Order: sequence, then structure tokens, then C-alpha cells
Amino acid sequence: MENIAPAISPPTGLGGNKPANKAVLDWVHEVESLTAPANIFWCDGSAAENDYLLGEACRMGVLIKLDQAKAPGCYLHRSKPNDVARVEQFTLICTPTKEEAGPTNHWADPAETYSKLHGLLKGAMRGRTMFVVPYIMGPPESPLAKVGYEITDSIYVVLSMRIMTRMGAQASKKLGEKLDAEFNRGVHSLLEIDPEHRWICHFPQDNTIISVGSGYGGNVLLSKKCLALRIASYLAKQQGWLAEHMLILGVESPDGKKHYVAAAFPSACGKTNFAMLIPPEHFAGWKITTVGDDIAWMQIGKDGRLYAVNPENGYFGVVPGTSYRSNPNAMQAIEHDTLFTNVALTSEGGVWWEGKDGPPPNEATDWKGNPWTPASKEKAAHPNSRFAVPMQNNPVLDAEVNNRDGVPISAIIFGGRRSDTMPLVFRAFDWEHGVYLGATMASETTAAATGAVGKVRRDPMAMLPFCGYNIGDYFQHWLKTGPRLTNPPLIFHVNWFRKDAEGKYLWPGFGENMRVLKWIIDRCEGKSGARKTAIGCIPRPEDLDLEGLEGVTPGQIEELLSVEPEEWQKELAGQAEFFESLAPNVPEELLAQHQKLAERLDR
Ligand code: SAT
Ligand code: MN
Repeated sequence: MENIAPAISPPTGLGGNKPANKAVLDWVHEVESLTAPANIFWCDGSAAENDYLLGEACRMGVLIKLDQAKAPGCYLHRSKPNDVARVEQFTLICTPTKEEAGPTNHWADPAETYSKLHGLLKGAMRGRTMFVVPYIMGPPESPLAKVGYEITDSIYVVLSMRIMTRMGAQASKKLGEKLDAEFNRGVHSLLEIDPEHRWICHFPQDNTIISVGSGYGGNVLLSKKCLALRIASYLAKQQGWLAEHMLILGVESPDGKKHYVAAAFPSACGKTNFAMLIPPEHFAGWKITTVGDDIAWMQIGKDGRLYAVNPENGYFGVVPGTSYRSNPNAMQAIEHDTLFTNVALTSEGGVWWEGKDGPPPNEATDWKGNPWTPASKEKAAHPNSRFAVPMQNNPVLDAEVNNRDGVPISAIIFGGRRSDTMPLVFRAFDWEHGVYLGATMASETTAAATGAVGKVRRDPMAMLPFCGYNIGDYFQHWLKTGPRLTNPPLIFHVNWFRKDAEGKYLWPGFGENMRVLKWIIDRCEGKSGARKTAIGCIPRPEDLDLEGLEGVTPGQIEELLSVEPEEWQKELAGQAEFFESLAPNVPEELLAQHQKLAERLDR
């Protein structure tokens, strides 16, 4: 499959949406002079434009059209096998000083990096079309909404950005003509998709992102991790709000009461599944709705509560494991108008992946384009294969998703993928303790980033790869936000992934997570019980609604809710080691929290 496509020649009426803002035009022409494309395509986000670009992408082999009778509007893309995930070691934060980027980021000098990138971009788009993609992040009328422009030579990026953002003429209109109107400058070029020349570079002070050498989502859809997290977290710190790697969901109880919850889990740990959860039968009348599945921008409302908006317009979810059993809403959503990347293709023009319902096809084409059968040793779909789907496809999309003020957050949940130590759920004693839980969060690594999979690492607030500035200052920012909230959300920690001595998952997860969520919501209403332990408030088995839960024994529930002293001594040491690696940037309050935890565990 082709990833790099030659220039296209659009018919009149398409590709001419030049913005009125002269600052944008000047910048685009600068990039044009540098990269020397064959032509410029100014995107307007219209359906006609999308249809044309889909056609061109298929003609040039960038996309494969799936059987439109069974999967209307669905297409498959294959990235290069060397280019299937985020590359953290080549993701740079280019602040004037290394100190500003902090100990958890890869820092590079801005002037040197610009110069290196300009060298790589020189003539890089020769013979290709340069697309200019205007987009808005956030409900357009939200005070938090941001306009960005992404220049790219990848038609796949253009098509994905139309799904993932509010893309097109509305963004140019929102920016207006004022020369000093703020917008994010994003430049992306595939170059030759060579891992030797792959750099994802952020210049927070310039509101600028330059990404080269990759065609994979998280590296190239610059709206997402690059703008909405790395750059936005930097802006949020300055402006007094929060940009977080969190899903946002609504929970409505049978009596019509509604709460919103924001939850931070690392990539590929089930955020999309949790955000679209269908409660088990026993929870008749309970309803979960989705505001967002990956990113939350949160600010303090006039009433002293925390309000969240989802800056995105679509979901870029992990495909393997998605099924009618694990996530029926996602399955329904991706039945149409979906862009799949790196899944398998069936001989009937459908798609397949490990963990899909039903038996595997007798033969298929794997994600690399090779023949595949169930006897093959290789996986049919890449473990980090993805769907990009408009949020409008979600059958349980929350009614407030476009609300300019966002939704009020009752609870914040932190969670990681931990085989041991961490109970199913517990509550922080207060905001500061909650920040400590977030700051010391750890999780086993996944296929969402290149590198080892299954290794436990500290991933504070699931932001380790996404915080655009010094993590110590980020912790401080969280600590300062609590006292500014007169009615702060309660903070919880969950772990769906605890295993028994045989290595089997103790908790079934997916829809059954509703049982944990209900305990959390009841707690927000001052209703549910718990026992106070050294690590936080943990429900007793009788505090959880376990009616109708099959396949989990009372002994397993005990194990899920237990605090094992030896494991916690190890955990304490792991947290201390992490803080030492961040020295001298860790706020005193968090060091004191560590000390207090040690004392409570000793008692
Ligand atoms: O690849 S993305 O960064 O877009 C998704 C993820 O890893 O969370
Ligand atoms: Mn994510």
C-alpha cells in the first residue's frame, strides 16, 4: 500500500478555501517556499471535498474501499510496518531551557531543532500536494476552543482530521482576519517515512508543532496529543485550567439524576470502552453517555465546580479486542463512515481483528498486506490497529457534548493496568491525597507506543508522554487547582486488571465496571460505605452492588479489594524511586503525602 501519494489535480470548486487571515497565508507561503510542493490544496471540510479525497486516496492506493453494502463509508489504510505507534523517544519538547521541559520529557534546543527540521523539510513536498487543514478543538463557542492549522502532505491525515476535529471553513471563520489572532501552527511531512528521520517536535512558546517522518495517527494528527495535550497543558498551566488525558462520561441513575466523571488511563487501557459502557442487566434504568474518550479540557465554573469539554470530534480507538461483548456501542459506531488503520482485510471486503465476535475468517490479508489464515503465527491485525470514527456515530453520545461551558465533573478517576497491588477501587482522603494518587500512578506499557510491552512504569495522571512542560510544575498546578474549587470532584483510583496467583484476571471488566462506577457515584452523593485503610477508602464487599455478577467468587472479591502489606512496601519504594528521579521538582506536599502513606502502612 502507498503511504506517500503524488500530487492531485482537483477539479474547479475544490481545494480553494484560502483563509482571509494574512498571518495564516504568510506562514503557509513560508512553508511552501521551504517544502516546494507541486500545489496547495486549501481544505474546506465539505462533504464534496471529502468524497473527492476519498476517491483520490483509493485511486492512489492510500486507502482500500471496503464492501460498501456491508460497511458504508468505511475504508482501510495500512501504515508502514516500521510506523505503527507513537515514538516517545523521538517526541521532543523544545523549550528555551531544559528545566522547563523537565525530567520526564525529551528536550531539544528550539533554534537547533528548527534548523534541523528545516533541513529535513527542504524540498520535502516536491511532486506532492500540500494540504492546508483548518480545524477547531473544542465546542466552537467554548472559551477554551482553539483554532489550529495543519499543513500536511498526507491525504490520510486530511481524511482523519475531518473525523477527529471540527475541520474546515468554520475554523478559518472563527479565527477571523485579525493578524494577532492566536492559532496553532502545525507542519507535517511524511518525508520518506524513514524511522531515522522521525521527529515529533513541540515549541510551546511558539504554539507550533512540526512532525516529520511518520504517518501514524498519534504522531501526525497534530490536533490530538500534540496540540490538545502537550501544547494545551502548557497553555493551561499559564491560564489556570487543566488539559488532561481523560475520558468524560455521563452516568444517569433510574431516578433521573445525572453525574459526569472524568477518568485518566494510559493509552490502550480501555478509556474508549469505559466511556461507552453498557450497564449489566441488573442495572436497569442506569444509562452511560459519552462526552469524550481520550482528552478533557477542564476549567473552573462560576459555581466553583470543575467543568469539562471534549476538544475532539471523533474517536481514535484501539481495534483489537473490540466486540459486541466488550463494547457494543463502539461496534455499532464503526459499522459506517469509519477509517480503519492496520486491521486485516477479508476476502469479502470486510475487516477483521483479533477479539472480534465470531470465528476468524478462513483466509484474509493481514495488516501488512500478506496472506493470512487462522494457522498463521503472526497476528492478522496489529495490536495497535485503530478506528477513526466521528463521535456522531456513537449511539450513546451525550446531549451536552457541544455545550460551550462543558459538563460539571463529580468524580475524577485515575487508573492503570496493574497485575497486583492496586485494589479494584479506592477513594482518596482529599484533593491533595488524590493528586498524590494521580502523580504516583503506574501502568504496564502497551502497544500504543513503540518499545517494550507489559513493563510497569510510572505514568502520572496518564500524562507521562503528554505533559508539555516540567512534570513537577504540573503537579504543583494540580495542587493549586484544588483550593480554587469550592466544590471539587472526589478523586478515586481504579484497577480493572488485577490478577490472581495463576495470572488470571480477577475482575471481568467492561460492562461490569458499572458496579464500581455506581459505588463512586453513590459516594459523590454521600451514600456508599467504605472502610478506611492506609491507602484510602476501599469498599467492603457488601458496599458494592454485586447482584447478578457471574463467575466471580466471594474470595476473589476479597482479593480484589485487599491491601497486601508486602506489595505496598514495594509500591512505596517504587513511588519513592520515581520521585527521586524527578528531584528537585517534586512539590513538598507530595513528598509529605509519601511520608504519611509510609507511616499509615507501618501502623
Ligand atoms: O496514538 S494516539 O496517541 O493517538 C492514541 C494513544 O496512544 O493514546
Ligand atoms: Mn490516548
